Amino acid sequence: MADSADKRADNRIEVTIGDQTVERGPQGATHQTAKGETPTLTTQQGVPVADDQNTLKAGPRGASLMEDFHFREKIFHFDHERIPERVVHARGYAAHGFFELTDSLAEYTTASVLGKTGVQVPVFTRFSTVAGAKGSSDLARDVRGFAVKFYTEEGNWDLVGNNMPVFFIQDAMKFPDMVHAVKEEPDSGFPQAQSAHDNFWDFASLSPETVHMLMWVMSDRAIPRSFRFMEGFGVHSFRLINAEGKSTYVKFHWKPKSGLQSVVWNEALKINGADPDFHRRDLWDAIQSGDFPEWELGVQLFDDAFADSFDFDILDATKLIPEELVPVRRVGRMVLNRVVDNFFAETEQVAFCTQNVVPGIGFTNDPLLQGRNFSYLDTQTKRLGGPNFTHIPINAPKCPFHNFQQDGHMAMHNPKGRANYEPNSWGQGPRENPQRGYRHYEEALEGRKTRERGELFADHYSQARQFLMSQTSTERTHIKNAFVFELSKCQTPAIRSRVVAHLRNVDEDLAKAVAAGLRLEALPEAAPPARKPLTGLPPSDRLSILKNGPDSFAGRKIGVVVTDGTDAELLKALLEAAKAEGANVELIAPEVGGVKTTDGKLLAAGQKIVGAPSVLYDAVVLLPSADGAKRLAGEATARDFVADAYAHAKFIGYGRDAESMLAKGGITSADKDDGIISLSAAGDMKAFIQSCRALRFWARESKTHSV
Ligand code: HDE
Repeated sequence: MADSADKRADNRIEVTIGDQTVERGPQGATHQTAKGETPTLTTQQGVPVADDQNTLKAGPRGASLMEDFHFREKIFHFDHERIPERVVHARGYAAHGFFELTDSLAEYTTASVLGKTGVQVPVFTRFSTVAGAKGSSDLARDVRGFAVKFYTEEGNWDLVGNNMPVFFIQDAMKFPDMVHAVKEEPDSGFPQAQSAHDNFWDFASLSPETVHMLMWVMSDRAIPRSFRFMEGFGVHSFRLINAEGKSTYVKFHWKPKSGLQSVVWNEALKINGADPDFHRRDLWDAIQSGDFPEWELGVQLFDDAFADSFDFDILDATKLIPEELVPVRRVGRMVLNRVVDNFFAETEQVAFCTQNVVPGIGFTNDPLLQGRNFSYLDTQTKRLGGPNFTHIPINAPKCPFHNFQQDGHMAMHNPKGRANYEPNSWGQGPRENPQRGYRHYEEALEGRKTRERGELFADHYSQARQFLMSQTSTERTHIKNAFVFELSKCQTPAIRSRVVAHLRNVDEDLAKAVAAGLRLEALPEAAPPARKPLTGLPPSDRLSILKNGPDSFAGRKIGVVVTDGTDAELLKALLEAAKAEGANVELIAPEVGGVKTTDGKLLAAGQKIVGAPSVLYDAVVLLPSADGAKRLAGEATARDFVADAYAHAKFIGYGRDAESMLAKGGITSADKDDGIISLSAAGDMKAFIQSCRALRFWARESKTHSV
């Protein structure tokens, strides 16, 4: 077997096996010969296989024979297909792309990835939920992981962040407890991918440091509409270190170009049933259609003087620095433009480690970050089976790398030649380089060995209140409803009360509303705060989703119900208006084969109505013919389609013959509001799409949720 030269830019090479040349991607054979012929099936040893349908037997009805090495190898390999899933963030989805710096930070850091503008650095970015198993649903109420591996010319830098800027706990010591509490309960083995159970709220209510993060996970940040419409945060304070060895603190942010957007909770519950892969499908579809998601990298830079004067400890991961205090400087962009060739080889095997930093980027003493620096390397070794997981293509640096690490399971890069140590007399192998090499920030250290936390860590409520006060009233209602929903799933009344006791330190109105929603007989005493909360922290608009939405409907999706006899002209106008905005349209029909519109053409549908509830769309349009509407009147899923779109405050466009569909969905003429828009002429379509830019008609929501 001889490997020929790399023939394609995307790392595909042609490999000659015997008389066949097979294309090979970075992760393995693509099972196509270069000439397009079907290659011969072989064993792992390359032995051609004559029969892949029948085991070797003693006669057609006889016993199976041990001699069947092809069968044994095939089943043996199958038996070993699974590796342990990640202990947290098991369910994830990733894509390739690039990062390009637009504004150099060379005065603050020697890192070339943050110093050289205009260079496209390859990245691999994995989004994830935290608590659920690998096979759980995408719309769990949960934090989302936002992990980026930068393959820089100075080595790999992993920025392993979340879509929320703070965390549940302050010290890595508590991580196993926190994760045990949120995961399924150990005796029953459920609930899956949910924090709505006693163990989680028991732990949370006994750990006041969680309160700020609880506000975030009860907010709509925990049910994003798409990975594409989420922010990302490095969470901890990191360091940038310049050529003089001077350190500047930095917090990292990712800002989505398409604005923020979430779904509502009832919608999330239904999406999980209708399409558990909603987020991964969304990312895949966007990239495959050429609508590449993009984020700006932002940095908050600050010095010791700011850190010393700030109301909170910058080493405390349960606190953020409001953007009004330290503005986010946008310094580059990340574009995800290529899906994986193979989910397992790339998305599953990618191993992020917070300890992966490059010269010019360093750590602070945040006790959570310090703990993470141990945990990630350790967990990858177990998950991927040994210390050579860095040899897997998705984890290997794309810059040259040389060291004398050797052997172990699956070693691929053992050094050639005699020398496997340094210094050596053989003139072989790499040597250290004090000029280019990584230097840790020379922070002066002193102090007693102690198990304590910084004094300011003890303020658990002030920023929780600041977050709440920064929300629109719609968002505040969602937070209140989320607390009520989750605590209603707790079976132990004392736990419900204990949470409300904390909320009294955040906001009395919220505490009262949650207590009423749970029907607590009495408002519990406020929990005694470990440190007196600060009053009067100003609201920060950047903390709200609705104040940071998109200014266009681009990248969003409209579900259009069509039937035989749908007005071809109206539909064409709608498709054109959506296209001009950069929005996507999916046709939903009684049969997926499609419908004949008034111009006699057969239009294929994307979905059959029974499989396409309105929760899968950002806005909906009803364009049936009169006969079609009559037919759909007998279809329960068509009724739910309308009723849900209404309840979820979506914009609903309807054609001349759709009145009966609206009525079936429970929308009377008295219910018609400005979010329900008549589309009787082709000229109405542009204005409809413009209305959709608001994403939801929130004013309706209060009418549809009385309990
Ligand atoms: Fe993680 N975390 N984490 N975490 N985390 C893991 O590493 C851990 C924390 C985050 O897409 C694990 O490879 C500890 C904060 C993401 O593959 C593990 C602590 C933040 C991912 C681990 C934290 C994160 C992980 C499990 C507290 C946001 C998925 C599998 C000290 C800043 C990466 C793995 C991917 C994964 C440990 C807290 C983000 C066990 C000990 C804070 C995005 O090593």
